[in-house]
Amino acid sequence: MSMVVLHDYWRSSASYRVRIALALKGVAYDQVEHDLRTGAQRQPDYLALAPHGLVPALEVDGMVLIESPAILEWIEARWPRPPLLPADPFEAATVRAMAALIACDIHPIANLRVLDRLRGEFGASDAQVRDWIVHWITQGFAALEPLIARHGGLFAFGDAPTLADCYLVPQVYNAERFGVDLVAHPRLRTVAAAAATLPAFARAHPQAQPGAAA
Ligand SMILES: N[C@@H](CCC(=O)N[C@@H](CS)C(=O)NCC(=O)O)C(=O)O
Repeated sequence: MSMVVLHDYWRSSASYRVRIALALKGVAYDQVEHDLRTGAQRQPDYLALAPHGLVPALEVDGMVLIESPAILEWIEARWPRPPLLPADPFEAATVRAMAALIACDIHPIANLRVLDRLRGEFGASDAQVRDWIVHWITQGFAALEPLIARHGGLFAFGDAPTLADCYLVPQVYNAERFGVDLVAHPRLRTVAAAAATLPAFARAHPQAQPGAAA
């Protein structure tokens, strides 16, 4: 059995993706929390492990993986059951496209270091920063909604959880945190809410993590 250690932060949505996948696969792991509010992700010890200074990082038997999309693909290859990608290549690419809409088009521009720079270097107010976050999540969700309407069932793609749900549920958690109005995205809202009730998703929820704020 592999020794798996997840370096994460309870409210990090990129870490939340990995927690969901590990829980869906039934993989046991240890957790090391890095408090992003205190800049723990930029401490030398952590940078030696993860030079990009972001969570998550996954240690497996002494080897380190970074970047949640790569980590999720590795988890899928290492523990194929239950599958989180459809067997059909076109369908698998569609699931990856849904994931990329979140991982590439929404998440990076609303990340902590980006928001800190908007505030620190460009003098953005809290209201402007919130407006920025809401704008980019809303744009991304507007693209995702028709894909879920076309391909979704009980989940974002079909009737079983896929990698798309591993990305969607944390992004909806973020959206709700920042008060994004989800009324225009009914399918997206419904599948994310349904997925969130599964035990694996509940175990991965930020509030269920050891470092979570009361
Ligand atoms: N592309 C990376 C993004 C990781 C990422 O941005 N993590 C955030 C938390 S969700 C972080 O560590 N932020 C710290 C910072 O911005 O300084 C991935 O998917 O793993």
